[in-house]
Amino acid sequence: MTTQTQPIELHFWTTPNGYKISIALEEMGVPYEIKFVAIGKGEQFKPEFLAISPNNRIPAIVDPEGPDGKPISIFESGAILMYLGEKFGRFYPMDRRARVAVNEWLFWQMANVGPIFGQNNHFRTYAKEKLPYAITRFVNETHRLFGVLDKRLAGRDFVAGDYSIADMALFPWMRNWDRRGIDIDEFQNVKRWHDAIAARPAVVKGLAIEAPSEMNLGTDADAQKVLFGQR
Ligand SMILES: N[C@@H](CCC(=O)N[C@@H](CS)C(=O)NCC(=O)O)C(=O)O
Repeated sequence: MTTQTQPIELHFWTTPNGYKISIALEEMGVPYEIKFVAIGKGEQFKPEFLAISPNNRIPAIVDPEGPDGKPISIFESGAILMYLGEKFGRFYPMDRRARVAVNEWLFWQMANVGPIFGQNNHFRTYAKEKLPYAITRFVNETHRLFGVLDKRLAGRDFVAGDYSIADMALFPWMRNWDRRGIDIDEFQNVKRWHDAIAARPAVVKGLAIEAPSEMNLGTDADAQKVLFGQR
């Protein structure tokens, strides 16, 4: 099993996409060091951050012990989860059929849940102008996606075989359903899955990271909410 000597740098903010990676690192028992990127203050546009994350979004990591022994940086949470799962041989099955299933649900999260739930928050909660068409569209889509996951979890503990990086990608987005206009009583399988994951000690630790209060000072609260009100 790969051991990590120097900590992995996690460029992070307290949002669902950030928590995916703090949870994964906690679950894998890998040493890491948080580098806060105050996205409400625009720190994601600094050249040094863009050099590792050209789409100006958290999360990103820098592993000082990359594949060839040299540092490697990675952006996009799905790519980071796959890298960590492969490197440490945890929560990402070697069996090819099992890995296909994990990839399917990981990509489903990346391509559907993240973008749609983000727009849900934006139009439902934070947009100054309330646009009924946009709110209805994104709440309906969120509801549909909860239904897809609920159906998948019928008779299953986790989304793709054993607990995996796909569950870690989904969990930070599927919690806080009340903020997304969802009645969780309709989705009992999601609720059961959520509660089981929320009780894991590594998940509790990964979610406990808070930004230093001074990083929030002097920010435009509205701009912050528009950017990352998804938490
Ligand atoms: N697909 C990206 C999405 C990352 C993302 O949306 N990050 C948000 C916070 S949750 C961000 O950094 N926003 C800053 C901005 O939009 O400028 C991933 O999964 O890594």
